[in-house]
Amino acid sequence: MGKLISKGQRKRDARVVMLGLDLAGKSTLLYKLKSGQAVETCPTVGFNVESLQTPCGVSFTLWDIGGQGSLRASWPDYLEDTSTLIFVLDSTDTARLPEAAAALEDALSHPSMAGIPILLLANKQEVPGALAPAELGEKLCWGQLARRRWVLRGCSAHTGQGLQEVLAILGLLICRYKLQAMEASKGLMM
Ligand SMILES: Nc1nc2c(ncn2[C@@H]2O[C@H](COP(=O)(O)OP(=O)(O)OP(=O)(O)O)[C@@H](O)[C@H]2O)c(=O)[nH]1
Ligand SMILES: [Mg+2]
Repeated sequence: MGKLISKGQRKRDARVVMLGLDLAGKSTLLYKLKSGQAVETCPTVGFNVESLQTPCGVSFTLWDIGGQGSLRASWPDYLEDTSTLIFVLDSTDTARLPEAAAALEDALSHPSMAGIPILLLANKQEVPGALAPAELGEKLCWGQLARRRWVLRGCSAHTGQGLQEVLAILGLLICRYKLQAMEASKGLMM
């Protein structure tokens, strides 16, 4: 019985969902974080998921959701019970920045996204001429995002640049979110 209870009470790992347009580099990031290798990817139809740990020992599952236009209608199906939303941008694709901003705006308008921390990743930073994270941030900060707290970092899924910091920030965001959720549920019980 004791065993059953302790099993039942085992805390689930935090759930982190990664969205972004097709070709942004989400799956490449997922596998670089998991294995340290820049693997070749195919366009994701559905999702990929891996268990990961931050440097400070926070375990989480990272859900990488396909970003092709025809698949974006299913994004809300993945957003429930999320501890952090990662939105990946292709820093070399300025032409599709408005499309990326609109897709992010749509995702943030979903009720499950209320109060969820947002981590924007400006990927492909190693490519010469890539937009710097600050420039991307300026172009994106309107609508829902302007009213929310968010963090933006540059990275490269190919070279691994910035990914240790990304993991460290994720750990902080997840812990802070868990604390806030605990405080909120205590408030409800009183
Ligand atoms: N130069 C460069 N290319 C990258 C980087 N990350 C990903 N790519 C390339 O971008 C292309 C798309 O990468 P994916 O990881 O499949 O993109 P995705 O966001 O998962 O795309 P969907 O699954 O269609 O949503 C591939 O050719 C990757 O090799 C990066 O940091 N730098
Ligand atoms: Mg993919």
